[in-house]
Amino acid sequence: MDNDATGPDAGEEALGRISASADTDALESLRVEFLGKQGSISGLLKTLGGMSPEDRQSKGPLIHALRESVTSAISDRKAKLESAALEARLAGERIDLTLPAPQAARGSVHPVSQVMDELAEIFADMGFAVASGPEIEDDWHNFTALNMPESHPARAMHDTFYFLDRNADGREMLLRTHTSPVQIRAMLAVVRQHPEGAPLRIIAPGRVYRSASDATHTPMFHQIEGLVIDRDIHLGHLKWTLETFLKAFFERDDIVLRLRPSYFPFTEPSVEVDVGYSLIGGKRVIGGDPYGPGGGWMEVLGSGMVNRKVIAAGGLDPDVWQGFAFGTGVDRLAMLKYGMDDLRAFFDGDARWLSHYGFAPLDVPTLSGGVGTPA
Ligand code: 2U9
Repeated sequence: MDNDATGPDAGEEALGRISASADTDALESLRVEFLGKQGSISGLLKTLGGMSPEDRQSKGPLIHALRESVTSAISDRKAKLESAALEARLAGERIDLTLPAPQAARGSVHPVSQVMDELAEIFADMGFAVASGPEIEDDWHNFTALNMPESHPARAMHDTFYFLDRNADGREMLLRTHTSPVQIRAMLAVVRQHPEGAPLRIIAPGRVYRSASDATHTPMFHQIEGLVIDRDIHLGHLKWTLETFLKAFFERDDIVLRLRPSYFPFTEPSVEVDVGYSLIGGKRVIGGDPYGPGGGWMEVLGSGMVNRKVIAAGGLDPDVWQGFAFGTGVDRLAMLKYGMDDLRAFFDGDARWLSHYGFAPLDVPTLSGGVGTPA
């Protein structure tokens, strides 16, 4: 009796074979051998049906206990074998941190962003802060405050993108045509913050919109404007600032400026600023002698002393505060410095153009390390 299939020996032998199984395949064969449809323990369970009630009562619990202990031994062994297999795999797959990393695809900085960073760096050195404002403006900040009244031609539908609705103050809404409204907002903000109201030194770089589109004009382009407000400011400060800026930007000391009288509604007097270029190896290069062979003047900036009416619109007393302002196209500066000749390619989003003309993302422009290091 002790030696039949339900006896302690049968149980011990089964448990011994289970705990000695070398892998999950061997364990699965044992499971089929004991618990499968034709398995030995399943066979024992079937014999219970044909037994007398007394035999069933004495053997039934033994057979069920055997089945339970074999079932739990198989699942314990399975868990052990699986975790041993995982540990062996992890030990074999250890990461070698000394291997070189795979080369990740790296983007590049658009020339417009690069030039804006260079400009911010150069003007920061002269004490200018960067100001920004909304691209959707109202006509007061974009035109009226800048001495462009309702009759002004720059307000014409064919020049400016208008919205159908007016804002809460009943003002017409439009896409800003220049970054000048940023500076009106900056003047008004300073007046609110300080009883003195000024001084102020800011640059305003950003996107502007005009309803014009041809080979040299895109409906959106980038401007940078600068504004200095202080006591006793005059054209000499303007000329020194622009000369210092252009020398740093084009990274040359032999840059000469020519100021020509001009007209802008927001400045009086107004001047257009030309920079001298010379011919080097058949190419026009900013700097050098404009009166030498092949040399000449190129217009790069508009500027002037801020009109008294604009100082007043900014909330300041024009008898106390004077200022100068300037403006230029960032896209044009980028083309001039980095030799790109098609403005429209700037905004095509062609990755091949960017990989050619783009800049290394980790090369932050600095005055000591060079403001414009190509990728
Ligand atoms: C305030 C007062 C005055 C900004 C100025 C220019 C002259 C100018 C153009 C150059 C080429 C724009 O990109 S462009 O088409 N800009 O000629 N801009 S003075 O004058 C200001 C601005 C703000 C409060």
